[in-house]
Amino acid sequence: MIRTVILLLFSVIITTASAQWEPNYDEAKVPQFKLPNPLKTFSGKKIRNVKNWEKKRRPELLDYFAENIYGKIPDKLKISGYDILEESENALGGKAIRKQVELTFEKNSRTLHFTILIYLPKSNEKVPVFLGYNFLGNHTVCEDANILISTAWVANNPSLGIVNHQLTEQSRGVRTDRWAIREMLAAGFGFATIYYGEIDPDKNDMTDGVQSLFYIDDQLQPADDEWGSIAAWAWGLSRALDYFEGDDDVDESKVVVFGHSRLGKTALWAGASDQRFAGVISNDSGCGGAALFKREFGETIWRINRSFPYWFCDNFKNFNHDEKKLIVDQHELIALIAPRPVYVASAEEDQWADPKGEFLAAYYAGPVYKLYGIEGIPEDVQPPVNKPILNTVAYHIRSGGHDVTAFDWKQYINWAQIYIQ
Ligand code: GTR
Repeated sequence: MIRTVILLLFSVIITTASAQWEPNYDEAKVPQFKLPNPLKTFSGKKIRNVKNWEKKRRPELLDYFAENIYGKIPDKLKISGYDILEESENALGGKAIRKQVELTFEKNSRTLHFTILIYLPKSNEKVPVFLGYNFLGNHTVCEDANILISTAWVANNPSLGIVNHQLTEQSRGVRTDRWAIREMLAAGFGFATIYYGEIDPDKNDMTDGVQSLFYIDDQLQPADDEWGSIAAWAWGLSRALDYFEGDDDVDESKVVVFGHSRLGKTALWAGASDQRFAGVISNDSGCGGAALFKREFGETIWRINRSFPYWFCDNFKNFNHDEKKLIVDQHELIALIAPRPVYVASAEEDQWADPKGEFLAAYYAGPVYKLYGIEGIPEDVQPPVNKPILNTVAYHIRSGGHDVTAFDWKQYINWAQIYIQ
């Protein structure tokens, strides 16, 4: 009898506990929350003009995001040198110029290299460019046989011929459908991409990426308020932009940073922390990207920190199961991009990324855009599926799942032709 009661009690406790840790997909169970006002300082002062936004509020918000979420970069690190590894005036059937440029960084007797693959339309002028990281190596974005294969670490994936953590010829072109390169070129845009694992391999080891160049003595990981992988990846995008400043073929004032999923989180942080980026595209970026944390819908802070403890700074773990304690939310991350164009995109079946939370963050960034006299998202109701809102703050939810599709790129290119070109 006693045994049965104890067993029963146990199973009740376990079921309640696991229900608590189950991701929530029910709109009725979204907790009540109040979003922080982007136009009110942490000490409660109202921000009424651009000057005070830029001088007071923007810097304190940026610092808060850096110290508590993505992590600060310990110091500046400039490009030590670059090598044009390969170049062609006749790429993609004669339609494009191709360059493969390796950047090198040196500090504390350590070295980091990463390679930017660039396609540019033939033009007498500098061209605007979409810059985005790829997940599986530059040679996967296109069938082009001349793309060099990265030797950096990659997660094994035998179906793509990835064994011993090395990329091979077998995966050439396997992600062609995620990059509308020919459409970008036809619209007058260049395209640049980097394998993100060359900046910091996507695994829980803080000794193998760019962070380690800053380590002193036997340091093995950054300080609690210093950069996780997302901030490291964002750093790499900014260094690509440094390179573009010296490349006569690229218009460095028109670089749009793009990213999908974890790399969408990265694109948003890159755009927020480096105002030289002309525009930002977040594709299905979800938790830690465009989605509002305080909705606790789909992936949450605790869950993302548990699965990817190295993506954010260690301080971010202070908010596990405690999103109320956060005095910011992701609408303010988007507001940090103002007045520059930003596009947030969701997918209907990607509930893990909380499409509604992504939409609302874009909507609630609106007041900061309005300060600049720019219209954001006009109303707080998500548009129908496959009906984009192409304002300076743009949004769409398309049918289908977590991916980058031709539909997505069609909208991004149209939008960039209006707001960037
Ligand atoms: C998931 C993660 C998401 C998203 C995604 C991705 O496992 O929970 O936050 O970033 O990975 O990058 O594909």
